[in-house]
Amino acid sequence: MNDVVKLERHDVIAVVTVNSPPVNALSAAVRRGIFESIKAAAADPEVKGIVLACAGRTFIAGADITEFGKPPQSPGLNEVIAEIENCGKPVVAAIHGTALGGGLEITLGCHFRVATKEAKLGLPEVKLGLLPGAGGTQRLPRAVGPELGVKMIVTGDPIGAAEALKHGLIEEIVEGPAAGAEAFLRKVIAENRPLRILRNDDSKLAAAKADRTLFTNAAAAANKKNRGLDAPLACAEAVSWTLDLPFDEALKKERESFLRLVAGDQSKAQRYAFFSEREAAKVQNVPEGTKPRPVERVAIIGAGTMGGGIAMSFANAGIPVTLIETGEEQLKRGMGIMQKNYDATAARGGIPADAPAKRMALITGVVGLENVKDADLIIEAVFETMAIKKEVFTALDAYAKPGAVLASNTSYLNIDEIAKVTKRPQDVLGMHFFSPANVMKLCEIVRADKTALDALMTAVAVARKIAKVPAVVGVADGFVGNRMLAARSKQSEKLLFEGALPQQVDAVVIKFGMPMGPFAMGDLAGLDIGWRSRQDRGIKSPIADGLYEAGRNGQKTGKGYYKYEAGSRAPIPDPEVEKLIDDTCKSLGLTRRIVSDEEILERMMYPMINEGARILEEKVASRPSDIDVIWLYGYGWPIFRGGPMFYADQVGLKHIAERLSVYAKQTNDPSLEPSALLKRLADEDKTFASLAKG
Ligand code: T1G
Repeated sequence: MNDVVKLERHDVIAVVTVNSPPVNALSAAVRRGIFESIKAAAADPEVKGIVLACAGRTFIAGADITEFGKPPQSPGLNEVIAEIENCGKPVVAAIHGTALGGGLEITLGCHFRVATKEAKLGLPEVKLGLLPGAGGTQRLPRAVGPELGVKMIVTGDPIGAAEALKHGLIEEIVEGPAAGAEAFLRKVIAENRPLRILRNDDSKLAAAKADRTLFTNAAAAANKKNRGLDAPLACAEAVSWTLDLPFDEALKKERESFLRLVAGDQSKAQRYAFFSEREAAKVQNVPEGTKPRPVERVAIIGAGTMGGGIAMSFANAGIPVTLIETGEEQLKRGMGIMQKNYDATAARGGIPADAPAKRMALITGVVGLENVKDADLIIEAVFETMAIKKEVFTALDAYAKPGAVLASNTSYLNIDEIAKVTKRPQDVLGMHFFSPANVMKLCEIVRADKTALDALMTAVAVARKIAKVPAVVGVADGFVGNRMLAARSKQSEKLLFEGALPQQVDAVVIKFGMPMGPFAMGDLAGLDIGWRSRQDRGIKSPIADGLYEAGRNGQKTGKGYYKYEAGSRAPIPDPEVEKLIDDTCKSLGLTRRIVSDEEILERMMYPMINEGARILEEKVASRPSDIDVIWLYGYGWPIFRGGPMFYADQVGLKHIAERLSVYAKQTNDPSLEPSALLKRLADEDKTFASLAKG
């Protein structure tokens, strides 16, 4: 029919095959090809039924996201779906890989759906700040019922073929899938089975129409964790129209909501995050043919909090791990914590009941560094001091096999220094995981001076394999994330001197969308940790030091910047802290003033952005979007704000540069002056995003 859609005849069956790599996205050409094919097959008197299938690794994975924001081209997706739904002959969708978004919506226009057993079916639009815009909010609830429908649409999480079969989303699990679909269609034709036209089938809506709580409870449950996001609420509202409005009226309103969201800042930020995550995994300037090294066995040094979490990430991906400790007792404790974590997750239904045993079986606990000898990748997660790191890497250099990649999980130490104690610096790099490592998605991959490209690509490929989001950074104190965080922390203490309170600063940062403010975060991490690291570097922080000296180490002592009820993690403002801050300021001769929320927000965000610009200048990060990926997946930056550099472009670099200069003079802190890059872009009225365009 065209370059990306083929129409064939197998006697009375017409087979429409989409072939538009990499994921058969519904570009204008694909929509046109399907539309014309269905039209032709419907008009052909010899054709009794139609199969819609895809070539390549997956069924249609949705609308072509790169087309959003561009002038619409016809036919629109609703037109294509209507052509299928009304063609008067049975149309069967043959699903393999992932049928997502517009891809699933097109199958909901078909009269029957079959899928391979590995297939995944979902409407993930909400993850892009959208809602299904081609009838998904109306047809899916009619296919599976409003409870599952609203859950799938508000969470955006796909379901597997088995569950789809159980809930009537598909008719059969087949091989092929095109061949299986054809066999299924021949049965339909032979039995003259009535076409299942979802838009006319309200049978699964009856119960929820009678008892609306079925729907409202499901919507509330699905919406529990969506603070600050517009799309989940819009999704729940749209699904509720299945209960109240005629189909076509609801379809029209769905379209209006879609167009409102697609033009909104939140969806722009979330689409930016989608592509930035994929861009971050592309190592730049890699000579053609450079391949990652094979990784079948992994060894992890240290079974503490980080080592255990990292080991679980590999076991979760089915990769066998050797977990190495210095003694049986430490090993036993580490293995016990992992078992407990798995059991807890299984108990709340997060993983299948037999998963804890299966995954623990992939983790072999041993004592002695010599046990790294068979590993292709070794990740060190021991105590965070240079002396211990060097001791471990000296030993690894002796025991590890040639070609093994040696990675350190350090969160700020100099990887070049560590590499120097080995005779194979080309195999040394950083793989910085975030706590809890079995949950947090980010893996900051630190490229040291002598790191070989294939070693670097190995770390990136492994990170993706264990469902982490890799971002490549250079060697610098605190790499990217912690370095920018340090710029923010510096301002947090200063703001207390000037008149703000911990609860005021944290409230501003949480309102912005961060999960936690700097002071509650300090209490969670432990003020003793902060005090020790400042001691190491000879840094004074009068208020934080005062709290530590008063025995206020944070949550672990029930008191820090806040006080905590026994057994609770809820921060409670403490007048004792206010007094300590007041007394400290008096002793330093400082006068405190009213500090506005607006000033607090600017001083929390702009110094970080400025540090991000310096990081780009020094090539510690190669793309602004990499910095954003690091903050999105490692530091809880709200997805609907895209990341610090994306946010800066929305605010405007000129404004940020001006405000930074004001604060630099106001606080007598020259490090707040806008960096050269920020200043240049502001003067040229450019954005950070313009850097990617070169
Ligand atoms: N549009 C355009 N490009 C896409 C795309 C899409 N929908 N999906 C993937 N790509 C690109 C991606 O950028 C990458 O490019 C390559 O394909 C491989 O992807 C009307 C409005 C399908 C599970 O949200 O979740 O339909 O980096 O690296 O890990 O209601 O891609 O190689 O240049 O992710 O195997 C709804 C999005 C759209 C699904 C495969 N659909 N895609 O994962 O490969 S909105 C989605 C994914 C919509 C309708 C609405 C994943 C995947 P490059 P990849 P993967």
